[in-house]
Amino acid sequence: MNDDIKKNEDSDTGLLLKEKPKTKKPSMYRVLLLNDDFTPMDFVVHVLETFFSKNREEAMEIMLQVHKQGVGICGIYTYEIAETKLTQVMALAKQNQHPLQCTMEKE
Ligand code: TYC
Repeated sequence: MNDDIKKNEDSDTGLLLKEKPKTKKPSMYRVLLLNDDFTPMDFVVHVLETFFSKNREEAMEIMLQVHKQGVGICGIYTYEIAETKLTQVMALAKQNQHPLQCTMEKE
């Protein structure tokens, strides 16, 4: 009886505990806005509110950061979500004939 229990602890349990988890955290990507001299500030704020779920205050802060520093972070997402947001921003900018540029980079 006691022997059986001991046997189990030595073999099965020990091995199972050493197995590596098979899931990995996804790589994350920063979505960035770049400054230019022509895109209206209001449009950039609208983009940040619409596609990046920022409130007016947060959107203004990020827009001004880009305006002054040349680049700013809109958000950090998994690859496909980052890519989708980037595509949405570029499409709306093009539709409105603004030269706004959006890029993404691995964290
Ligand atoms: N520099 C632009 C202006 O003065 C505003 C602007 C901000 C443009 C952020 C792009 O990503 C940008 N109208």
